[in-house]
Amino acid sequence: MTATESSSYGASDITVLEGLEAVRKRPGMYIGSTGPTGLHHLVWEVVDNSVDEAMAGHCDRIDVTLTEDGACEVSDDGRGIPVDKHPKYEDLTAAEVVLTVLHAGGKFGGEGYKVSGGLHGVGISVVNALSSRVEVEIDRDGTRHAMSFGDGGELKDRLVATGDSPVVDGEAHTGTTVRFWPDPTIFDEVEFRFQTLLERFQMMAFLNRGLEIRVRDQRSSSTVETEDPDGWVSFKYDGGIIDFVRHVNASKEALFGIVGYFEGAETIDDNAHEVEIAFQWNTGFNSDGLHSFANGIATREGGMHEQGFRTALTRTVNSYARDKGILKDKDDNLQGEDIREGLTAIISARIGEPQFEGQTKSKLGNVSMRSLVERVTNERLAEWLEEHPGEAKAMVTKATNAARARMAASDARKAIRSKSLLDGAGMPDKLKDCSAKEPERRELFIVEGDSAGGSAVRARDPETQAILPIRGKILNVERARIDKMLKNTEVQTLITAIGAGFADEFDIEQARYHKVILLADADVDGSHIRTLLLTFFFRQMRPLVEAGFVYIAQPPLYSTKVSNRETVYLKDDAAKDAFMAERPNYTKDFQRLKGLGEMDWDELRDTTMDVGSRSLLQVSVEQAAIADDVMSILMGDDVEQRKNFIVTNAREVQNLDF
Ligand code: 0RA
Repeated sequence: MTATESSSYGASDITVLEGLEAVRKRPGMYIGSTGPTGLHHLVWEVVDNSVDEAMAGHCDRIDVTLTEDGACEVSDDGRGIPVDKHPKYEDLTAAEVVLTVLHAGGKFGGEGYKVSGGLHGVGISVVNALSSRVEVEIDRDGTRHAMSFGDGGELKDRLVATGDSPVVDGEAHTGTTVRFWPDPTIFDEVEFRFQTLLERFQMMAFLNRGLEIRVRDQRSSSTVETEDPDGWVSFKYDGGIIDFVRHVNASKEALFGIVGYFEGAETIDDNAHEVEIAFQWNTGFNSDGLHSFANGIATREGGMHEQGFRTALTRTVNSYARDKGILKDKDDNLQGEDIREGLTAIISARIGEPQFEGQTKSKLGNVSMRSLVERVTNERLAEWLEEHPGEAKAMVTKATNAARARMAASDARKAIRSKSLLDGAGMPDKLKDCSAKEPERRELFIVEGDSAGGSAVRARDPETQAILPIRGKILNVERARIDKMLKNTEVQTLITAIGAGFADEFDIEQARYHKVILLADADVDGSHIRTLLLTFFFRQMRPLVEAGFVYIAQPPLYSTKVSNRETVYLKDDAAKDAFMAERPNYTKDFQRLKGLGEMDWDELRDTTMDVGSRSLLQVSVEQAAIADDVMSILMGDDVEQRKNFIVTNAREVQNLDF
């Protein structure tokens, strides 16, 4: 029996408590903030310790419970925190030290862990310092032990044996359970967000092949629905990051069925280095599908592991394409972005002493990792390509198309630029521009169809209102490649008229109008063209939407002649009902207004364009994003996805009248 029941404190305990006091004085230094991010940091810190145990090969399951009374409980089936006397703090057990001494973690009593998870790795003592209560149970050596802490890490009940540990499958169970209640005097709020836990633990399960992480929410506020009778949501991936790639590509069309995978490891200057990479291309055009991790942390700012992979990927694919004669002597090399188009890849690096750099400390700085990843990728990717000629060919063909598209887009860009420089004012003939100079006063009406365009030209205020008629259905910009899109004359006209460029080069300062108003019929065709235009703005001129410069004109549905001189226009059925409710004895007729094309020009002016009487809907970024989703989902052939989308976004969809 190694646990002690002595309750006297020795000299070393004083330093212990001073350490935790420092954490309470400056929590931000240890967990980043005392907002929701910092609060959840406590959970990650505890779970990271269990994950370390799993990575060392001693633990296959971690259970996380948000309890009814506000605690977070993390339970693992690892070896259990050691319970014997600690060599340095002679009157404390090792377990007590782990919970009360900063940085005590797994780094004492032998080897410690080769690679440890977690960004800060500050240890559970920090969680203890920032909790109003902590309870720990340890099953080890056939015995269950328990201890508890209160008020920011004060040892309340010292570690004692409480009985036998349960027998599981004929063996004495081992493992650690840590239950903590975050201190409400430290944190802005102490309610954990279950969704945040789900996302993080799914990611951790992907990154730790075979490890099962279960989560449940026992709080009365819980809205979780699971099949499991005990409420568990479980994540376990026997394919690890291969499953991660499949998961990311599930909503996309894969270019081929298999997911590529390779790994490599090396110890450099006593510092363990490991890397695993899984990859698959899809038919899409995104080139930001590369996700990297270091020691289980998402490295959003990239770093050396990512750099090594990018360099080797570009090099290897080019040399393969030349070797197989797909690239001829006269052809330029494929660029990295061509090759990365449609690529989904996960890079998971693990390193004994990680250096995290960058604005958000999410960039891996170890240069030695770059050379490992570069070398492993050069060797293993080349082999993979040789062994998978069909897949390799599909990928290289896609990259060559991307290169062609890139060059065509650059030509088109130049053409648009030189046109706007040379052609007098450079404006398209179709644009009936306004005369005001200040962009804040200028409005651009994009009108569906030439005949509606004609009425709009008559109805406008020529000083402040410009009219651009566009014909029929412009191209679907979401699916089309940028080069095809730029060849579309309607799109070219639009870009030239707005005058601020597009995509990465869009410069809101150059915008020639501060109101761009979409004017299309309330029918199916009109709603289609509105969706297309919003998708276009969302994709190619997002700052215009962000600035609140994009609007939808809403012509009224009804009119009624109240007197010979006065016509009242009513936006929709609700407005008509309200009008009737105010005048129970009103007997005059209501006209349902015709489409824009058939409206008289003065009618169009009075209902839709005149600043005093019109109704405009300012388009939010969320709405434009939904238009973008609508477009890709409605163009796709997943019926179930289509239905779900319309149900979950019913309000927004209705507002925009898709
Ligand atoms: C220190 C040393 C060892 C394990 C642990 C700590 C440990 C900590 C936690 C925290 C949550 N679960 C944990 N499981 C283990 C090594 C133990 C040994 O050598 O037997």
